Amino acid sequence: MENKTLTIELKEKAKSEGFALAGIASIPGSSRINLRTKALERWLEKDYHGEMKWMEADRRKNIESLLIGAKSVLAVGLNYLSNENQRKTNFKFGKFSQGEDYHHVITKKLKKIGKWIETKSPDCKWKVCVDSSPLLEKAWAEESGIGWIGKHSNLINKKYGSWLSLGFMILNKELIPDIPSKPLCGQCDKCIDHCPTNAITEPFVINSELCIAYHTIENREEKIPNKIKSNLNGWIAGCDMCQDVCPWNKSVPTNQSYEVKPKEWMTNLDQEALQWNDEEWADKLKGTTLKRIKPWMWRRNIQAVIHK
Ligand code: B12
Repeated sequence: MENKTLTIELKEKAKSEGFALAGIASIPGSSRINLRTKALERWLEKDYHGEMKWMEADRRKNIESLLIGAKSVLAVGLNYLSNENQRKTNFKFGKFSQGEDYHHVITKKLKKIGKWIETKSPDCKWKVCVDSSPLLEKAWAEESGIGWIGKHSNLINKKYGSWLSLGFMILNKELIPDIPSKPLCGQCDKCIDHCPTNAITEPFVINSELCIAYHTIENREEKIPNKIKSNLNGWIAGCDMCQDVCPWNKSVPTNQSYEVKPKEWMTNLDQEALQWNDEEWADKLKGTTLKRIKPWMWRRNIQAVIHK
């Protein structure tokens, strides 16, 4: 099939699978990819990745290391803003985590699209990346034209705001690239001003050691540091404070799909959860991305919110 037709049909196929956004970038991309790669190097030099040593992998700087002959990348965005809001409870969860595990949801859809491409272009090789691959995802999403990197460092789209989980398919086929997105944060600094722990040290740069999301999800220490603990504001798994205040997140479309519907137990969580044993936690977390938070960490996080 001709590249132009395949490009158009591929993006249409992605939308029909339930992605809100789909865009294409050519590899190696524009000079902006070099800028973003340098930003990664500076971030690592400053130790802003804390204990996430896996962020140091050199391959993250080179998309071509992920697929032999990589020529194009399809970037997709899954709208995770559910129409069923989380009821107000004492304990808060990042909205990205409240439904089905987005890694599974996105991977399944992208693999289906990969099989479809093979019927149109049998020599096409492809690889799916969702979060855990060493790929500078937001930089490639920006390059594919599905949004820009906001000052809180998350990808923002004009229509959907930043409530998007990202997924990627790298292909060995030349496709017609979209125009990269332009940053539209302007003079607004709301995300920077509202972060209670000052984790956004300068626009676009997060010091993970100061970020509530890092401490509630990634930190494997026995205790949450005091300066974070006193500012948790109820967050026990991730944190949306910098995104909740973003003007681009006002009046954005919601997703009706069960895939992003908050799990019932999350909407009713109370202190009784401190009594749940490891099996009970495993049972609750099954199928969600929050399995990453071990039962002892949940107890630690809940205790930290209660005894701030
Ligand atoms: C490590 C990581 C984290 C760490 C570090 C966060 C961070 N900002 O790096 C922690 C654990 C703190 C974290 C938290 C969250 N994460 Co996270 N995380 C990642 C991961 C694995 C890598 C990100 C990365 O490369 N960091 C390295 C630094 C250097 O990159 P960066 O901060 O993005 O820096 C870029 C910008 O600053 C930009 N830049 C630098 N200078 C300039 C200047 C200008 C003018 C501009 C425009 C840009 C710009 O270039 C840099 C390089 O691309 C990605 C998945 C992936 N494979 O990419 C998910 C990912 C970024 N996370 C995601 C999510 C949802 C979150 C949370 C919202 C979850 C939550 N609710 O708690 C929070 C948000 C916190 C925040 N404000 O960043 C989503 C973001 C989706 C989106 N719309 O952008 C991703 C893409 C996962 C996914 N596949 O959906 N995360």
